Amino acid sequence: MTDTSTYLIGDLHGHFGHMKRLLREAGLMESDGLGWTGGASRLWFMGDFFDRGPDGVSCLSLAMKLQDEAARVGGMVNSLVGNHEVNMLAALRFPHNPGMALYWTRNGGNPEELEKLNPEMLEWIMSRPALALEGDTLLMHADATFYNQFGTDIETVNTNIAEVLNTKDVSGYAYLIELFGEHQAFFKSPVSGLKRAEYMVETYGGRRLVHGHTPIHHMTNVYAEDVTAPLVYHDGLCVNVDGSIYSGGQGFVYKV
Ligand SMILES: [Mn+2]
Repeated sequence: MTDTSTYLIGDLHGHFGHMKRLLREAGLMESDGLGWTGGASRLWFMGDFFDRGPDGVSCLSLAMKLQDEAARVGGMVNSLVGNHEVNMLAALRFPHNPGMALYWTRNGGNPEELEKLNPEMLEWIMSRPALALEGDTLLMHADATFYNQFGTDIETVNTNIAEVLNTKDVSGYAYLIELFGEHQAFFKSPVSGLKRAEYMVETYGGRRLVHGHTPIHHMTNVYAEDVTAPLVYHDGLCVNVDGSIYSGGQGFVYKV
């Protein structure tokens, strides 16, 4: 593949089967194996590999493996940090804090997954960016404006959020988890939602933004299994790529 396009895959929530199928459909992975066939293509996962579905650890491992393979042939694979990664890290780092453990399991956390995580995986999760700019497209996990609590440029936000994830400060985690509770900041209330989206691209760059975090069927009043395409709104300023996978959607790959 000599393609240098950028592809996005939304919130997988442990659905390893969907992950493999989507990568193959996009021509990014071998049809009979797990090798990267995307050449110089670029691929971003939007975060939320974990929770609510069966096998977040396999999703994470495959993303890490494809990242290495893509880098060797001039491609790129990366992931944003999602709130379910933060929830899981909190449960792991603060095992004696009943609030953290309970919050995680109530939001789909599977304690069996914690035992399968190795130090390399944890290090990888904690060092993923919260925001990224691909050409003129701003990528963020959550449809939320709280990122500005951590800085007004991408590098500062990423450094400060990674710092929260790397400390043993339970209050930093609690604050980040609370902030990630924000949804639909660009969608609820069309007028102020539009302004919030404009604020995000004016602050962090790009001419449009793409997010996951809120399953599309929560915004469009359809059944999850009928979600087959991204939700484009505000005349293309915003794109939601969360294909409602944990509720029964098949997901999709979005080519930027
Ligand atoms: Mn999320």
